[in-house]
Amino acid sequence: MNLENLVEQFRANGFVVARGLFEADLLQDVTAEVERVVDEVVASGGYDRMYFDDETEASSGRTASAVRCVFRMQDLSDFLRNLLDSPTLNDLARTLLGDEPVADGIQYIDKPPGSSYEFPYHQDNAYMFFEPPLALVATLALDGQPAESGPISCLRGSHVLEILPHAPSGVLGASRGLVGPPDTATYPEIAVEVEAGDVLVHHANVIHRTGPNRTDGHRRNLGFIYHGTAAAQDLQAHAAYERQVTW
Ligand SMILES: O=C(O)CCC(=O)C(=O)O
Repeated sequence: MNLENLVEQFRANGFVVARGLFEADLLQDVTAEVERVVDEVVASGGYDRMYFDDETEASSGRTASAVRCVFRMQDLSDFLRNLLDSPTLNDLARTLLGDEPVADGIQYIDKPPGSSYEFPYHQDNAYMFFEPPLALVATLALDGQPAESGPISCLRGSHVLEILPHAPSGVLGASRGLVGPPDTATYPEIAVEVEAGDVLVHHANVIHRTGPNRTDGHRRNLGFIYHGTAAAQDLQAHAAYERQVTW
């Protein structure tokens, strides 16, 4: 892995893939722990930061395989909390941020086989509220993700934009979406196809979305969120947003 190359791509495009960052053994351990945690929260039924792919279905009989998102995974597992603080991810975040990273959390997002939901175009800093926008999400692919599985699609170069107007998206797990269509002529959309073990890092201001999963396999992501120490968070705006989401 050539770090200089990664930094260059991240600065130019607002996203970059660290291919094969997680080798097979570690990936297997992480996947097993994620499966254990998801099974456990589904069985407990009492975790309010988890959403199922179809919330209209009766809640009884739901299985881990129907989970769409689990937020704040670091609160549910010491293993995952340690991974968030690990040199592997912190060195990557430090290099790309050009600043000391502060860990914010871990999100798990699955698109079960045939899942039709889409995350609309959005910029993460529309709900992170960092100024300057020195923040990123490093997303570990737990499964291989061809274009038809609904991988993250980024608008190349769009991280240079300010935060555009957003509104509640109505999509469970994706709180906000862009109000208007983005300029894909200037910022071309790239569906970032990845293999299991790859880590896609995207800048907090890059416009991105995900499409439906048209495959018969799961498309599972584990997103590790960091900001730089030089970035200050608008705590009032963030608290108001958190209240809105939990409500
Ligand atoms: O992993 C996904 O499916 C979506 C991730 C995403 O939109 C984000 O990290 O902002």
